[in-house]
Formats: sequence, structure tokens, C-alpha cells
Amino acid sequence: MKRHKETQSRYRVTGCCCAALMFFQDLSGAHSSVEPATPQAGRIANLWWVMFYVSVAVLALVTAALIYAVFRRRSAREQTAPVDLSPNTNRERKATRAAAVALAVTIAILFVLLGLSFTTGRAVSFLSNESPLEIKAVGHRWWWEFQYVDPVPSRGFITANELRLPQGRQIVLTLTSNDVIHSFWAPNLMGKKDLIPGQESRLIFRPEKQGVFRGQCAEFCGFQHAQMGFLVLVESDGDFSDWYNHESQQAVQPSNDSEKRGRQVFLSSTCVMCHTIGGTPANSNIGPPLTHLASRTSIAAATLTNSRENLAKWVTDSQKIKPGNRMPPNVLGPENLDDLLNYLTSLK
Ligand code: HEC
Ligand SMILES: [Cu+2]
Repeated sequence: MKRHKETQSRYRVTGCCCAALMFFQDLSGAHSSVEPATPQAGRIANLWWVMFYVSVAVLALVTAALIYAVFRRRSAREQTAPVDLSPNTNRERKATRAAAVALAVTIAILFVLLGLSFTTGRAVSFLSNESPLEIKAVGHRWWWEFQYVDPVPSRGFITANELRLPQGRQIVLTLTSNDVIHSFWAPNLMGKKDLIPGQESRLIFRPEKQGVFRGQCAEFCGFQHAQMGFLVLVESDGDFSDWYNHESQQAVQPSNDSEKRGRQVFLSSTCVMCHTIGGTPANSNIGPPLTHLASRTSIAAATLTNSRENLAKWVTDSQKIKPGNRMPPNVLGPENLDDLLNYLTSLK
């Protein structure tokens, strides 16, 4: 947990502009492709730095050549004698040679960069022999479904908007979409990859640093595309398996009368048509699964921190927070709302 805080506070310093723009600062994990947390993102960052320095060198050379040419022309103009326009094969040959060399160097640089891109691309899609942790990510408008595939099917589970991963383990993330094209982008971990309806693609990486990293949908997918974020929490093996074991359980039973009434409110209103709560008749995936809602740090795709107050606002009128999202406003009396919130916040 301490590590999470460190990453977050460093992010606040370096990325305060972004954080100010994203008015929900508390949900900003590290979000930078030059602070790699996996060997794969490290390769991509190295490629970026090579391209950056080569481009800077080319820009400097071209600028220097331009400045040189301007000054030479000016000093030629200052001479009083009329400009010599007679054909000068020697000068022309020199100019042609210079242009040919520049062209050859340009092509060579582009080929070297192309070669480096290819080798980086191959290196980051390499799957090692050890058994990976397999997770399926499904894009929805506008939230992320994460299915943890377990060799024992009954231990597998589905969660949303927060991807927890164990440090040091190879991850294979299979990507697909439920509606339009989205793009999975957590720059500290890996490059972008599209989620395409009816097709599966995959990302392979090994998180080596613990921390909270922010991800974002990187392919315009509609009105609330900008509010389609997610968090990646990389944890120690122990923390991860505790969480995993807990997630593979059904939802906890209500522990008092108010929570019982809250569950009744949930099961007797429209919520059941769109959400799943494990161990209850609610079993739909139009919206995120709520089985362990209270163990998530954010709601609505890393848009709001997961607090009772925010849940109240979201449940009564989510359209004010994310206009156009697929959850309709709900008219609930104050008592029903209170019971419902007690129940939802008990779903650890
Ligand atoms: C027509 C479908 C629909 C109905 C009905 C519906 N929801 Fe939702 N709900 C959604 C969708 C879709 C989202 C995700 C919205 C987004 O983030 O863009 C969502 C998100 C949520 C979230 C945030 C979950 C998270 O992890 O981000 C909560 C909590 C929630 N709904 C509770 C409820 C409750 C309680 C009811 C009943 C009073 C209800 N919903 C009714 C579709 C629905
Ligand atoms: Cu999207």
C-alpha cells in the first residue's frame, strides 16, 4: 500500500497539469510510457528514446544547414560584383552530391528505425514457457470487464474497471469488445492494443514494479470515451492471492436488517436487468458486476472514488456524471436509497 502512495504522489508532482485537467485526482495512478514497470514497456521506452535522440540530431543538423545557407547567400549578395550565373559544372556536381548523400543518410536512418521497431515488436510479443496468468478484457461502453480465467472453472471470476496483477508473473491479456472498437492503454505496462468486436488479440507483459497505474481507452468510442479509464494495481504475490481467493467467492450475505432490505430493493428494481451480484438472482452483464463492489477503489471506470456519497450520486442519477452512459436514473425514496447504499457498501 505504501508503494501505491509513492507512485501516486510522484505522479502528482510530475503530472500535475494532467491531474488538474482530470478533476478526479485521487484516481490518477502513474500514467507514463517513459516510466516503464514491465520489461516490455522498457523496450518500448528505449525505442522511444532512440527515436527521440535521432530526431533531435536530424533537426539540429537540418537547422544548422539552413542557417549556413542563409548566411552564405547573404554574404554573396553583399558583394558588389554582379552575381555569376554562368553554368558551373563543378558547383552543380557538388550540390548534387550533397543532396544524394542527404537522401542516402535519410533512407538509412529510416531503415535503422524500422529495423528497431520490428525487433521491439517481436520482443514484446514474446511468450515464455512458464505458465501465464490469463485474463480476458472485454470493452463495453464505457467500462472494462476483466475475466480471470482459472484452471478450476469455479474459481474463475469477473470483475470490472480494476485490474489486479501479481508482481513478477507473466500476464496474457486477451482483448475483445462487446460493442465498438476500444483500445487498452496502460503506458507504464505495455503499448496500446485495440479491442475489436468478434475478434481476439492479446498483450503479454510481466509487471515488475508494484504500484497503481492508470489506464485509458485510447480509441474514440463515443461520448464518454474520455471517462473510460481503469486502474492496474500490481501487488505482491501474497496480497494478490488474498484478493483472488476473496473475489472467487460469492457476495457476502447481508448482516443486518437494513442491508437485507437493501438487497431486496436491489433485487426488486431494474438493477437486476443489468448487473450481477454473485449468489443472488441478479445475473446480467450490461453493467459492471457488483459482487465485490466495495473492494474496488473507484467506480464508473475510474471516474469517481468509491465512496458512499459518490455511490449515492451515481445510483440516483449517473447521467449527471457520465451523460449518455447506459445506466438510467433511478427514483428511490430516501429510506430505500439508504438501505440500498448500506447493502452496496457491505459488498466487500
Ligand atoms: C439498463 C442497465 C442498468 C440498470 C437498470 C442499472 N445499471 Fe448500474 N450500471 C450500468 C452500466 C452500463 C454501468 C457502467 C456505466 C459506466 O461506467 O459507463 C453501471 C454502473 C453501476 C455502478 C458502478 C459500478 C462500477 O464498478 O463502476 C453501480 C454501483 C451501479 N451501476 C448500481 C446500480 C443500481 C443500484 C441499479 C438499480 C437501482 C442499477 N445500477 C441499474 C447499467 C445499469
Ligand atoms: Cu472505449
